[in-house]
Amino acid sequence: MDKEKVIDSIIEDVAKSAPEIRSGMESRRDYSGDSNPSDEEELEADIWANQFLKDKITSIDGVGQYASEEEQEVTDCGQGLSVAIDPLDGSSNIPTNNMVGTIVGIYSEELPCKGVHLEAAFYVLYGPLTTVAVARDGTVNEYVLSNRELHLSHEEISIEDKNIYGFGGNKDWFQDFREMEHEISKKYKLRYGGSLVGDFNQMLHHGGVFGYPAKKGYENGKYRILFEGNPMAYITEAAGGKATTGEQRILEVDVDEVHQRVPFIVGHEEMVNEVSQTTSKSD
Ligand code: FDP
Repeated sequence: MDKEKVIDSIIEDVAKSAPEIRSGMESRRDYSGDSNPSDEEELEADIWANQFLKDKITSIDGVGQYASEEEQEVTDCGQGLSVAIDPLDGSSNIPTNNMVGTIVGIYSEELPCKGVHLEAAFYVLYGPLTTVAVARDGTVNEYVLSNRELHLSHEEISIEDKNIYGFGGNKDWFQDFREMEHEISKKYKLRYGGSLVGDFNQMLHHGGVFGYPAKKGYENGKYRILFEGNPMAYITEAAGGKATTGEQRILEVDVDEVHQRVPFIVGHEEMVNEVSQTTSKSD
């Protein structure tokens, strides 16, 4: 098995599924009545996209495991790399036609495992354009999907500017996080859309800081480490940024459970440091 070729196949198969994923969302915008393993209501599109991408990924020679934010257990499907996927991240945005994406982490170890075992990570953003941001070998490149072909649009992206900020969960923040946010709102422009892929992508291009911190009732924040936290942390670091829980590098967090959550602050190193001085888990 040539590991690099397997990674190529995973990226190509997921990216080139974008036309089907886009059209699949159109007719599946209602809630299904079911919940995912994190107890969040699933849209029909979540369930459908998971099965569609699972069929593709598990049939790639060299993929050994498949884990999804929509499935309780990890599926063994052969020998090789482990794929963790959030098939439709931000799916609560589908009914209102806001940003949605697909996030994929490709790990060298059996799942669940730490983010330091990532070999590559990428996301597809179904925006006005379909773009694919790929972190691999220490660099991040972005491609535009056109006629089912990937065209390089941004090479070696690096998070350089201190421009914007955005944090999820504001209703339930702890007091010191709220006070910190008040201070940085005087210096930077707020942009928050409620879609990890959309908000992260904005930060990646404009520079700044983005996060979903610990909040009341959710001491580990909202994002699932295998499917959301680690892949985005890996992309952040490959783009020269910093990704932390506030206390520790996200990629080094022990992962014992498939649907474990993680507090998440990523972006320009100085801004991340400014924000992550505030790491309370209680008032
Ligand atoms: P969604 O619930 O729509 O699937 O973790 C999933 C996620 O979206 C992220 O994409 C998004 O950043 C976050 O949740 C939004 O959470 P809030 O509704 O609390 O802002």
